[in-house]
Amino acid sequence: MMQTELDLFNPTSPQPPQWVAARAVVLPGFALPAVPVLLPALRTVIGEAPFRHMVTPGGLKMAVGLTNCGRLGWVSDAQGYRYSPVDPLSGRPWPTLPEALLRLASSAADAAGFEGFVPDACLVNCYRPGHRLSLHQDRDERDFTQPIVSVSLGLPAVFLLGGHKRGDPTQRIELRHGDVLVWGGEDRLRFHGVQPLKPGVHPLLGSRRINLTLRSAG
Ligand code: MD6
Ligand code: FE
Repeated sequence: MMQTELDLFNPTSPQPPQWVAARAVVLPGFALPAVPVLLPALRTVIGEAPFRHMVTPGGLKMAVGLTNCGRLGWVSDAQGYRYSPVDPLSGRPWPTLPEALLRLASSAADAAGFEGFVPDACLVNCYRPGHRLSLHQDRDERDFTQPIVSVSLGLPAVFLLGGHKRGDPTQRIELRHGDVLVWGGEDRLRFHGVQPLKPGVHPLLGSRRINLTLRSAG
């Protein structure tokens, strides 16, 4: 049986945490109970701040659609990468971080041993089949002692977790609908990326993968 069918028939079957590094853990299905509340909240966010294709400082248009919610949002343009309190498309603050997402992020961080995590930024990435995210480090946040909580929804993806140098070997980690990845501490600045999304149709999200990364940015 396919994983998506398993999720549908047994949405809260507990699966053990999977440690992928000293301070990095996949919590399989951790977000599933929140999905019925998360999806409508996400629709509201996307209605206020639609997905857009940001341009890298080098002039390349990113394939993955991106938006934000929370006090700060990650933006990229010819000037570089940074967090901004304003959505450059609308000139308004980013949509409010949904309460359910805040709660999910703090409880996932707790489960991973990072107590008291209060995110102020949530990047929302939308992948279509073929879209990938090349190896990068997340280093635009102010406080690297704070973890990152990443929630995967929709089509599954292969996440690549590397080391502290770009050329270090990577491990392949399958992230499915409802999985939460938490990392921080000594692993906070590891290189990571996402392999090209395989074609497919998810029963709730269609031919998309949505990834939410919650950060303490400011
Ligand atoms: C993604 N995630 O899973 C992209 N960054 O689509 C990230 O870039 C990421 O999942 C930092 C921490 C967790 C992540
Ligand atoms: Fe990242």
